[in-house]
Amino acid sequence: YLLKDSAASVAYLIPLLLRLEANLEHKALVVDDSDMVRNHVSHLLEKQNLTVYKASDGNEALQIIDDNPDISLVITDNDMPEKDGITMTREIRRDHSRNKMAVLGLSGSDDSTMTAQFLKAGANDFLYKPFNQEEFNCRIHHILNMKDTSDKLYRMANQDALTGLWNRRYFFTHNCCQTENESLNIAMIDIDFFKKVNDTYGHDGGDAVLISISKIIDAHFPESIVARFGGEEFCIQHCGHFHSFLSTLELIRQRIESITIPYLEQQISITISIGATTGLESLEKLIKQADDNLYTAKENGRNQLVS
Ligand code: GH3
Ligand code: MG
Ligand code: MG
Ligand code: MG
Repeated sequence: YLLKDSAASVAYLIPLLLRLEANLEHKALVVDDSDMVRNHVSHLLEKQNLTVYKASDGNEALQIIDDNPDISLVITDNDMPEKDGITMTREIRRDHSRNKMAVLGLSGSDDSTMTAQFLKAGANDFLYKPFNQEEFNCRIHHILNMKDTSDKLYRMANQDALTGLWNRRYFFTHNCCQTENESLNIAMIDIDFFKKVNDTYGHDGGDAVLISISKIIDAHFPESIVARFGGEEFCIQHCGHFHSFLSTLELIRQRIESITIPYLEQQISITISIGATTGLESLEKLIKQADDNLYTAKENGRNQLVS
């Protein structure tokens, strides 16, 4: 296969890790049917540099969440005209975990079971109105800190520390296809004679190559799962036309062959070998096939794509 496709070269400009970066600017949604409370709470959050959305009912809030799934904090009243806060919280939890979208219940009700009801519905925390401003700020800080820590742990558990690509664990627990009967495309990529790079330029030179190669591969597949499997081995899960998958892989191979990677005062030249396959079989079986094709690519003289 030797195909030309320039569409993927545009994607090369998208910086690696952009999609993996922590969302430093938190978005909050304030839900209350009282204009006064809604504005007061919003004002407190804005003072803490949060971007604030507002809704006056549970249904309106769920619509805003649908449009902005990256909201990290929802602060909600319970008594509202159409959908109450507890019901809304339960519905939020169908699609968004506590670690991704925190909910803080706020109610002026004199029902002493309100805290338990909110927590059981999936809220992270609860406060009775009227609340002490200092306490409110502390709880918001606490919730956002927890979320940042959880995001960080998630990245540590699922990303490769050197390259920022997904790791093996993530790769085997995610599927990039939306439906069951869609063919999955797999590619195994291995750097040719990488040991020689380490021997010639040292381990740090090898690391510089791994980082550069990762950026190139990742930038060409913004919609796919790109993982570092081991030392100098990468695996890609891709959904879509196998033909365009192969042309992008070939484009990557040619690009890597044509560039040099700067390291200290030197320029490092390398090539890669690729094994690709597609099908409805299990991930493990497809990886085995791709790996066999990679082996053939190595046997046939390296610096080539075999599918
Ligand atoms: P081939 O063309 O057959 O793939 O030859 P190769 O030298 O690339 O193959 P091999 O798999 O034997 O060598 C991989 C080397 O990658 C061995 C190991 O020292 C090195 N390596 C593994 N992880 C890292 C890393 O994180 N950084 C660096 N710099 N080197 C690594
Ligand atoms: Mg109310
Ligand atoms: Mg190798
Ligand atoms: Mg190898």
